[in-house]
Amino acid sequence: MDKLKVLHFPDSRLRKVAQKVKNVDQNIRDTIDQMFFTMYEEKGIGLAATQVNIHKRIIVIDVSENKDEKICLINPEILFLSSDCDIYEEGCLSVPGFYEGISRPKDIKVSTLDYDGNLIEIEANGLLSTCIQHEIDHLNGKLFVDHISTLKRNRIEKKITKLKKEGALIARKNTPNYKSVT
Ligand code: QAP
Ligand code: CO
Repeated sequence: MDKLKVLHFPDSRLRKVAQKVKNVDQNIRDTIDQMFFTMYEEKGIGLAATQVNIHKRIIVIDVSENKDEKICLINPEILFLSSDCDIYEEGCLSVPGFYEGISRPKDIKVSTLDYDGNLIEIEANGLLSTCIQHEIDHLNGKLFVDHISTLKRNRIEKKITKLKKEGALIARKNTPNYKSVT
């Protein structure tokens, strides 16, 4: 299977708002399969279609230890956000090498279509809750760095842009996406 190319901040395509999926057909399921493949290859715990330049409301997640608990969300809608918040150290495949503590609602409830196109509800807390919120942000053109100070965000933008110029961040199909950023 081909690995999909992951866009990097500050690519303007990461700012597009994704469109609803009309039909969960084989085409959509193929996209989901490719997204899981790409996420596992890149050692991610979550990936939104926006990040691979597919502007449809599709998310894949696996926060399990053994990487055997696939969760896919299609057209997710947030039904409930708790007023209690949790801070997690967040990263993003589109912001490689950078991590920041972000505060988000602790408990959430979402309704979503699953891989088979069935409407289901998911209640989540902990890392899964954070991850779902992070990925839904992507579908709305938002990144975790939008939750931090402008100063920090600009610093990250500069560093990533520099690394790209130096060729330290290589985005090609079927090759390691980037060298480690230290
Ligand atoms: C979102 O992020 C997330 O910088 C998913 O060098 C992350 O999978 C939500 C990754 C943390 C909540 C908490 C990032 C891999 C993966 C990197 C990811 C990197 C390699 C990020
Ligand atoms: Co992300």
